[in-house]
Amino acid sequence: CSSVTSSIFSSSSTSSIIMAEEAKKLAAYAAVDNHVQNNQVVGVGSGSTIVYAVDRLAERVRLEKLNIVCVPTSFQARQLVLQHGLPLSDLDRHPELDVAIDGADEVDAGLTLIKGGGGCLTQEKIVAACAKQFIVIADYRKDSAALGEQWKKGVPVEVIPMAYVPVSRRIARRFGGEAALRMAVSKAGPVVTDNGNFILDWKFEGAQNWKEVNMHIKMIPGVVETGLFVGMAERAYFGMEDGSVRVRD
Ligand code: ABF
Repeated sequence: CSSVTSSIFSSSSTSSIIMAEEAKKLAAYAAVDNHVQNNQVVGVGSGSTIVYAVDRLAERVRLEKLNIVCVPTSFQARQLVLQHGLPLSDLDRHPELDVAIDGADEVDAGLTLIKGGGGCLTQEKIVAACAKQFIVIADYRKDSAALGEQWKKGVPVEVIPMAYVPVSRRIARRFGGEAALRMAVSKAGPVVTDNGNFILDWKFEGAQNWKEVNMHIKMIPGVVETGLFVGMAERAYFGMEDGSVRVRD
């Protein structure tokens, strides 16, 4: 009996993974096709959904002879750009981007995002802020009426290592919940970001005024950046389970 149950479970979870991957691809392709044009500077986000966007960028460069340069948001994004043979740049050479495309952990009805599940929130926010258009790509599981309904791991906050305890206490004292140090999967030590910092994951309670929360957390000495992206995204593309793409402006 238990083996029957587990085989049913594994086949349904496998098909939902396949569905989610297909949904990521749909969103990524739609964003690249609708927002990237010739002679543009493109910000390349991090995570698993962006992989499909870079595939599509490379395909368009090959087929349409599209001329673009890419500004990555992480070591992972940089590797992706290089592996696909796309021209690599940075904010020194291209401080103004035409468009930045990136994934998210959760997107609410007003296009406020939680990002940073992958630990690259600071570079992602910098690149997004330098772009004329910031476009989000995600599968249907990230689409949420209110933050916290889908993403249960909390809001990531990048902190200077020496400050993680006082910052964690101040966040919890002011806004409730708990801000825990993110540990490596091995549990051998904390996750260290590309910038050499730590990440706190703040599990909040209930609805919040995200603009205000973001401003207050940023003002705490030792905080580098928060994974709250408020008023930054211009549009989100969600790949849906039925093969359609939902657009939110
Ligand atoms: C980055 O990748 C992050 O800000 C976010 O945590 C994550 C989304 O990843 P995925 O595309 O794998 O869901 O964009």
